[in-house]
Amino acid sequence: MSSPDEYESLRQAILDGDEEAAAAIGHEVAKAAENPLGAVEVASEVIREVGDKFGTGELFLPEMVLAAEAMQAFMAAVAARLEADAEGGASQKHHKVVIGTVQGDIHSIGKNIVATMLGASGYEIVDLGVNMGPMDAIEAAEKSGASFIGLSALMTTSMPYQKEVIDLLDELNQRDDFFVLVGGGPVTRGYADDINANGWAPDAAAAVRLVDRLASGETTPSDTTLVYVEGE
Ligand code: B12
Repeated sequence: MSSPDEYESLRQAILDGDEEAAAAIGHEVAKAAENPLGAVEVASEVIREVGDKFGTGELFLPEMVLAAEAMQAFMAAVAARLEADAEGGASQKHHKVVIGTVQGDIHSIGKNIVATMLGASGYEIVDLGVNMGPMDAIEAAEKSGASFIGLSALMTTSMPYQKEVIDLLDELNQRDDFFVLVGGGPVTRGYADDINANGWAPDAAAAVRLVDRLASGETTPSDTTLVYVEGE
């Protein structure tokens, strides 16, 4: 899956909300020799395009729902391959990452890609799903002995819940216990810096490099100078 034609069929399957076709392409991509990340990138671009069209009123919610289902069917088909590829070079990294989409937000696709890539890179993942309460994130991190809390937000209206987790950690005197990473479509590096997050990355591959850097011990969670990794 590298020729423009093949990418075009993936594009079309997601735009049409054709779950079956998207899953079939996903299975093909999973069997192919090359790394599936290129196809994941294409699929991610297409679903964002769908979101833009929804934003401008060119598409309606049912169409966005169908496109999202097709994207998820594609991702379900390639997830095992992504894991297998990364596991080749991954050693167990002895760090746990609690990850979830913040309160009020049910977008899971990007968070799942980040969780899959981190898991495949040797990190132990505690995935709290979507609409995750701030206290749930902290309690899960405490209970599991995690070093990282990853917060995904896809809506401007849910981004404040990323800040709320950080503020709560401060209030509880637990800011030094966990690195807080933020990301998701509308979450900029500047916003991450403003809310005193420890880390920001624009995509899943960069998120893995970000966690690797923070896990290397170059800084501590209470040092809130933002560490970031740009995409490639
Ligand atoms: C798919 C989608 C849906 C699907 C979600 C399905 C699912 N299970 O996720 C459905 C159809 C259900 C949906 C529902 C809604 N949606 Co919606 N949706 C989208 C869409 C089109 C794509 C999101 C996506 O999956 N992107 C692809 C992934 C791969 O990218 P990503 O999430 O950004 O993740 C990458 C990076 O950001 C990063 N990353 C992500 N998380 C993290 C975390 C960390 C720690 C790090 C380091 C990195 C990182 O790595 C990821 C992988 O590379 C966006 C459009 C857009 N431009 O984002 C709208 C969009 C986010 N949705 C929007 C809206 C309004 C809604 C609804 C309110 C619609 C409605 N009227 O009901 C509801 C939300 C209900 C709720 N309470 O949450 C708006 C939000 C506007 C705003 N206020 O900001 C958008 C922007 C569309 C638009 N242009 O208007 N949506």
